[in-house]
Amino acid sequence: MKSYDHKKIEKKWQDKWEKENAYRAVDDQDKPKDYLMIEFPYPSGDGLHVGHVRSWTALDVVARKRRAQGRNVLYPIGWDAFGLPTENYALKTGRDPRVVTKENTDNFRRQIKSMGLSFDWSREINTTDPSYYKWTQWLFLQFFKKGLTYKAKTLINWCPKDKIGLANEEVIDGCCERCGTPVEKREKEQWMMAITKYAQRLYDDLDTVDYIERAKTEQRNWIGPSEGAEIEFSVKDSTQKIKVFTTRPDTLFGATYMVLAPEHPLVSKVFETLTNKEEVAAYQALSKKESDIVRTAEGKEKTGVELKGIKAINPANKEEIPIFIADYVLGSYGTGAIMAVPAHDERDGAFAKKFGLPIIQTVAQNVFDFDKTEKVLMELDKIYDAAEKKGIKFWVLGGLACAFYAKIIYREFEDIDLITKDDRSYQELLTLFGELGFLKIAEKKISEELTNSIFRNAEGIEIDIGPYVREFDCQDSDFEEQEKSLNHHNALVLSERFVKKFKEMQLKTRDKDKDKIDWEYLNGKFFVSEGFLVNSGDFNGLATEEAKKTITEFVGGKMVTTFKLRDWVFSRQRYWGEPIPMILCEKCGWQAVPEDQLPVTLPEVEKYEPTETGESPLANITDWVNTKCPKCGGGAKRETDVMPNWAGSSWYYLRYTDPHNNKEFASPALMKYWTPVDWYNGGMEHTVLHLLYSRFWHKFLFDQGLVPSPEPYMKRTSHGLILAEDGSKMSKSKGNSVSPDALVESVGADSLRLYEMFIGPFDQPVAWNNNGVVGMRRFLERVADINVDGSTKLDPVLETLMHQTIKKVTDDIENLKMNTAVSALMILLNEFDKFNVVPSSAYEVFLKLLSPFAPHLTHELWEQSGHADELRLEPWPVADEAKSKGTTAHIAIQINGKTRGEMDAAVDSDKTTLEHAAREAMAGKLEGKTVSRVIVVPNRLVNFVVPE
Ligand code: ANZ
Ligand code: ZN
Repeated sequence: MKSYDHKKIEKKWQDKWEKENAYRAVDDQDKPKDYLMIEFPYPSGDGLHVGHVRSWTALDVVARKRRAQGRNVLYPIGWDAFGLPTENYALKTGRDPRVVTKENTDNFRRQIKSMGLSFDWSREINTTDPSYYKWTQWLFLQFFKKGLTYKAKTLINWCPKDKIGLANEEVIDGCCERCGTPVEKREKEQWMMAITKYAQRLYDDLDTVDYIERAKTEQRNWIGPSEGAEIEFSVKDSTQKIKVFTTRPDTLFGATYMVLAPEHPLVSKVFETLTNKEEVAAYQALSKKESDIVRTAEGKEKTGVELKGIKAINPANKEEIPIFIADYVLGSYGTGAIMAVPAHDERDGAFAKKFGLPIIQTVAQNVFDFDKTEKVLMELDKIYDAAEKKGIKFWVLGGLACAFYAKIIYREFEDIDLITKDDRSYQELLTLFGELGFLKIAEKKISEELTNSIFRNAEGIEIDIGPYVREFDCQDSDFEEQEKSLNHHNALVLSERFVKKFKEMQLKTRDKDKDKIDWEYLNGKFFVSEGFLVNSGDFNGLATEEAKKTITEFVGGKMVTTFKLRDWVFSRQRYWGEPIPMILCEKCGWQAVPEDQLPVTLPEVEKYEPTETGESPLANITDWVNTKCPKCGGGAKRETDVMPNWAGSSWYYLRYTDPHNNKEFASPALMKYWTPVDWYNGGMEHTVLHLLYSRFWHKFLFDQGLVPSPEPYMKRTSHGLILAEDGSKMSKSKGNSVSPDALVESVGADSLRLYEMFIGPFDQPVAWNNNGVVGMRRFLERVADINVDGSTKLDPVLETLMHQTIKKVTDDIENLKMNTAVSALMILLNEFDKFNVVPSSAYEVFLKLLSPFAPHLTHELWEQSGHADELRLEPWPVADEAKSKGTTAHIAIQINGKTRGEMDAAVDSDKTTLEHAAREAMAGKLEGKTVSRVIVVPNRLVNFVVPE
């Protein structure tokens, strides 16, 4: 067959498969099943994108192969058809979104069919179809009945351009995800979904599923668990309590003030007792305008207002402490209130400095003897005073703190000029210590100029004056010894010049993270890591970890895990979504629409525009809005908000198992057979939204006994993007997108499919290249031109390669290494070229292996070679391990690791045989040399080691 007629062939097979219902999944509950799924598309007006083709072809290849392996495969498709683009288009053109959606899905369907994708079209679903969204509404009501959806006044992210409330995840860098307009805050009553109730399980159960690691990490970060404690502070002379969430209850003794989020409910409760009401109210109004991102931005100037007239009591030491409101505390995280510990938290530290609040250190990096420390500190006070009077400037590190500073010091100061014996301040210090009753007990000469002097007083306080430099000549081995010796001293005195140098130095330590703390401390920053307690009453000396529990218990708090995950804002003030099936009765409150009245269908409207007040367009249709209360029968109003476009996709994989059921969302038996989805492929952009939402729905349904398993998807993979030829993102507006239609027309679907599989590693982004498609077309033409004879006898080399190819293609498909599978097929085809005629046994295997990638041509060739049954009904080839090894192995012969020759040997020859043969082959080169060692790797190489 010369340049084959792809149009004719592809149409022929597509029609045939459609007529035969070739890819219909049978609800056969005895056969082992594979549920393979791709993310159902949003049918945009742009039609199919080559990115869709990449993802769907890959799973199509898996589906076709698994069917050939005897599995009952479900590979369904449908339309996630609610959403803003259609609504905005309808709004612009005045056309009915239903009509627009129908046109778009018709176009997508035609395109998909032209690709030869083996979807089961009998299960096609559409989220905008009332017979589908009836069940989306029904499922919503199950959440409502269990109290997992509730109406709450929240500050929502509001896009002033799209006039729509946005979920947190739809806000990118403070701007609307769709249009880029800066997002504002607006107070709005919204339906919320209590996804946070499932946070822990959504987090933990990631361990039970096989997701691409990046997806797991993204979900974990998004859920963001944080272990800490909830502790109550009482408000002085009041019954009010303030609950805080803290990850560092061990620092409670250092909590010198409290901060509430400006929107914290306590503010209004105590408002009347405040003496600075205006100031407080003004600050509240101001902070309302800012987004959480702005409020918590790093390095943002700290602002806040004290609630004057009230005080809180620190439950650990019963101290009265002031209460502030400040925007760096968020209302939506933890309890919306914090205990501020300025010595150990950077934000609190910055705030305390600005407002002149006390800073008390309660954690130190090392344990030390507290009795002694106290004495040392008193001694140091005296030394400071005396030195100040004399005008001597120096730096003292007290307690065992000196040990860890010394560590940096000795690491970093090997070669800088430090205080010397002849320095005036050094001499003055020695004199001063004498005057203060210290006895010099040792002097260590470090070099001609540098000396350490160690003093001890009657109390046994030891103080060491000196540079600490050359003494530690930085041998890693005695590092610990040195550190220990420093631990014996109670204080360390450094000259001011030394400290100045120290600070000037570029810090380039070996143990960067650890030493960073010390460096920051010397620069007047805060110690934020873990250590041992100081200034904490009876808890002094406890290690942080232990102190967290003990102190929490001591003040009657409890250890909790808080999550960054927020409840899901579930309403949209738009038209093109599922109506939320709720009715508000003034007497009875929110009522669910009775099940027999579902679906609540979307009424036709004249205008799709949201109202100026931000209400949904549905709010204007009074005869739809006005209804009867299902409970008391009195007049009531329908909810006019619709669901977000994540609703329909939260459960669609369940509907595929039983798409025409009008009694249930899906039959339990069918769900039991088909779910969970065995393999789900989709974009990384859906990891924390769609994937997490649907896991939440599924877990809830599992708890209600409505689905058979706790997780919806057992395996998740993700495809890389296809970029334009210049590496930028493909988009219709930029005019750099590639139309699958044109390629199907010019080179055929098989070439396009093959190209998209060959284009690069599946999970990596790749740039499109039109020449590549043409190359694939040429490859297929060569396939069509193979001359075959009826023989089954194979040349041994070809036989080996054939079995290797079976193994490689089979494994690669399962690992989505489609590019290397295709190249293995190319190698086999090249081998065919060495023969005038190819034995049919090899040819048929080749067609079977190629068929998932290029189904049309391979089916045609199969038929032409005289088979009555279709290729798709043939079993998948199985590699013969023994034969794939072949009979001969190519062995490299090396001398000192350099390849000097080659030989063939029987596969699996033993080491002695190989060495023997190699010696013979290398006889000339080894002559006169002594071989000191021979390394033999069976089937690979022999290496002679010859001393030079
Ligand atoms: C006292 C403390 C002392 C804290 C200390 C930290 C260090 P992650 O790890 O992100 O969960 N915090 C609690 N609720 C907050 C809110 N609504 N807005 C802003 N900050 C809040 O952070 C938990 C820590 O963030 C909590 O622990 C609290 O400060 C602060 F040395 O409490 B911490
Ligand atoms: Zn009522």
